[in-house]
Amino acid sequence: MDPLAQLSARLASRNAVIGVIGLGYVGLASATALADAGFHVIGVDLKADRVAAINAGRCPIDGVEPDLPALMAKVTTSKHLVAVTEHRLLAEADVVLIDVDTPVASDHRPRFEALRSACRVLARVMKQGVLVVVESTVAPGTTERLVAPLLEEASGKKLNEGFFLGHCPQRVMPGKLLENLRKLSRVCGGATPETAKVMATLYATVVKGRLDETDLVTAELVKTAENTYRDVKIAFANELGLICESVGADFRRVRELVAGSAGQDVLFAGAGVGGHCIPKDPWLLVHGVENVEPRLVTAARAVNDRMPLHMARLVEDALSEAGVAVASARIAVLGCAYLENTGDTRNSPSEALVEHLRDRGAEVVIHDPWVAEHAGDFWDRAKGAHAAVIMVAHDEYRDLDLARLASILEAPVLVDGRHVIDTDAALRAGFVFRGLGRAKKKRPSRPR
Ligand code: SAJ
Repeated sequence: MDPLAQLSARLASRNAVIGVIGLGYVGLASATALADAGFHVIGVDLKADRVAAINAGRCPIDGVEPDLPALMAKVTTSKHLVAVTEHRLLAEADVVLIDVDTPVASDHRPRFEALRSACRVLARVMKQGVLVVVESTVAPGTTERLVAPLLEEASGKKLNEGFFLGHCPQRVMPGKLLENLRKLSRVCGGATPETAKVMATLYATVVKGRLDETDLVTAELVKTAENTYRDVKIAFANELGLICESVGADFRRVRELVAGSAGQDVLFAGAGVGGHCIPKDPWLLVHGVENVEPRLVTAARAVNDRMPLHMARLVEDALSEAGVAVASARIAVLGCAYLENTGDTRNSPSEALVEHLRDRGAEVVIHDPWVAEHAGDFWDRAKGAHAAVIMVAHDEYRDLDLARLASILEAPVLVDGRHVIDTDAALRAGFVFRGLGRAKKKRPSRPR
């Protein structure tokens, strides 16, 4: 029986051994779900403390992840999932998923060191006929031009003979790791159509969504394109928001009527674009693309990266109206996570704002109920500041007692980057107010 048919049979009977390299957000969710599906899963991670926590049934992922901790504890207790630091146990694996970090550096070039290292150590131990699937997000062409040769050179095995290769990008989101992994469709890109088919057999054991079979580069393009498309859509919303501000219109009202009259769904203008994927994936999409100059993609990135600086301009303008110089201001930045109601601060737009305000000489305090080091009593944190700036639409900021906030702020200045505060309510409470995407309105003159 040919090796892929053998593998397919072992997957169907759950007798295949699955290896997962990298037990971060994605790898741990994949390893746990596959162990729960009945496979013996060997998870490998460099971090000994992370491995020890997992084997002790303690989920190392911070933030609220429904069901993951309990399920992980269950599959580690039953030894369906075993975490280790050394790669040699992967010699038993029939399938190995690679879930290592593929960051983009400040020069926008991908950093594939972790991917290269994972390939080298795996190649030295992987058995004949193993199926290797890269789940990490990579630039189009990476699996074929970087991963395959690395595995061949370091193992002495030939692609599609000694081992099989695929790319299956993931669509997990913090707070919904298991749910998204199980619910959302996946693209199974195989080096051969037969490989893609076996990948579909593997993922069908955990994924209830659609499984589309295709080739390697198409799978790489789908993931990077879908997130780039989102980045470009957000950039359009941001640019429309800036235009609305400039001509004195309300972005939300314009957006609502565009949807109503034209059925076009514009995304939301905001204080910036953060997270582990959207700021990175456009650079992966365009990496190494020849004789095409991706102007739209790079321009959209520039628009989104400039939004925190626009927030700084709104703050300075409002402080100036309140007669306070930014260099002598104390500013409370509300929210440093990248997304509402999460504690994930990766690539948070607030970082750029805080750095800029501090460069301008302001004293900045940060509050975020979802981030341990910035949690604590909101009123204590905001007390004595001249201005408060809302950078994240955490639920906690949606029903702020504006009168109380105005009474404890020195100026008082309020700048809203996520449309959580009503303009007129802010003005009635006595704030000098600015809202991203909204016309500047003067405070009603105080009754004499
Ligand atoms: N943002 C806006 N305006 C919007 C939407 C988002 O300013 O209208 C900002 C958010 O505040 C945040 C950033 O953009 O800072 C990213 O937000 P997000 O809602 O895209 O959240 P992510 O990055 O966690 O999720 C994206 C999603 N991708 C798509 O929707 C195509 C998610 O489905 C993916 O699973 C995830 O990336 C990923 O892991 O690739």
